[in-house]
Amino acid sequence: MSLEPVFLSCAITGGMSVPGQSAAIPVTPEEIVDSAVEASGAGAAIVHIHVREPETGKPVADLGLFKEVLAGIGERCDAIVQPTSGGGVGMTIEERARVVTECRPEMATFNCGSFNFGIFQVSHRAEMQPWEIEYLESTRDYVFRLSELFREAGTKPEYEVYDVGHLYNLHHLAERGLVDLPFHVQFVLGVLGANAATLEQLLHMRRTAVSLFGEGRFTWSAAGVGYPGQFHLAAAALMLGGHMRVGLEDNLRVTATERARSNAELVDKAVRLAPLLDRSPADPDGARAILGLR
Ligand code: KMH
Ligand code: ZN
Repeated sequence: MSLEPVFLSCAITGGMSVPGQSAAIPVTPEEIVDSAVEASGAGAAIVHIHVREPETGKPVADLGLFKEVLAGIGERCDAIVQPTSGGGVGMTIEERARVVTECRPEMATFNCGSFNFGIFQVSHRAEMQPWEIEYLESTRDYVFRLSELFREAGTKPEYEVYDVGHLYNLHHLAERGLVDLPFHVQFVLGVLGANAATLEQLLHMRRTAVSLFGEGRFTWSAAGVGYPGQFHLAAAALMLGGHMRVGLEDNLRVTATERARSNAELVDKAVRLAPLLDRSPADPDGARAILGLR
């Protein structure tokens, strides 16, 4: 019996945590490159990248730092290098997508929503004042522009969905012809304010995605935020035919009693789960084939 392949993504440093949380979080471009190369050596087919101000460790979206890190990883391993387009508070969508438009990576993350209220679909009526139209339109989500920028760059989005409502945002985009099929979606569960990293909620997300888009129209991966969510969702993804994401961006523990010393340690633990559940870890080219990357 041949085992179904599974690819693993490692989220190397993140943009929400602060370096004071763990000395293992890589900060400088050299540390981020070293950690990504090590994670790739341990079995990660994708390395998900944010950058940080080298002096302070503060998350930034500096294009020079992204270029340095992307080139440094590309020189030393064959992993799919997947930068974030998450950016930071107060940035325009063009600023957030600059790493996509300037570096044209083969893949990048695409956040399917914040938790904002959208009223832009309300019909514009003749009796409305200009300010009313502007007010309604101001809630039009940035994801429309982001879709165009990804397409122009030839970058495959990894749609990040944090709650079930984001699948409806994605469906709204698909209905407007802005999603290329089959797409890849990451169920990011366990962020405070969004959905929980539990088996029930993963099943609910997956079932909703299948009902909206159809079985076989997308590939998916699960990222559990926190411990033990990270490994519980990895095991569930292995059982359900999905793919896995681990890494210090999402979780700082390797066991209930030990803090992770590196990204590679988290990757190693997840990779060892795969054959126990009859899945075979894919290398970067195997992951490219599953994802339909160039
Ligand atoms: N920070 C994670 C919870 C992104 O970078 O675009 C989700 C994430 C999204 O990795
Ligand atoms: Zn990220």
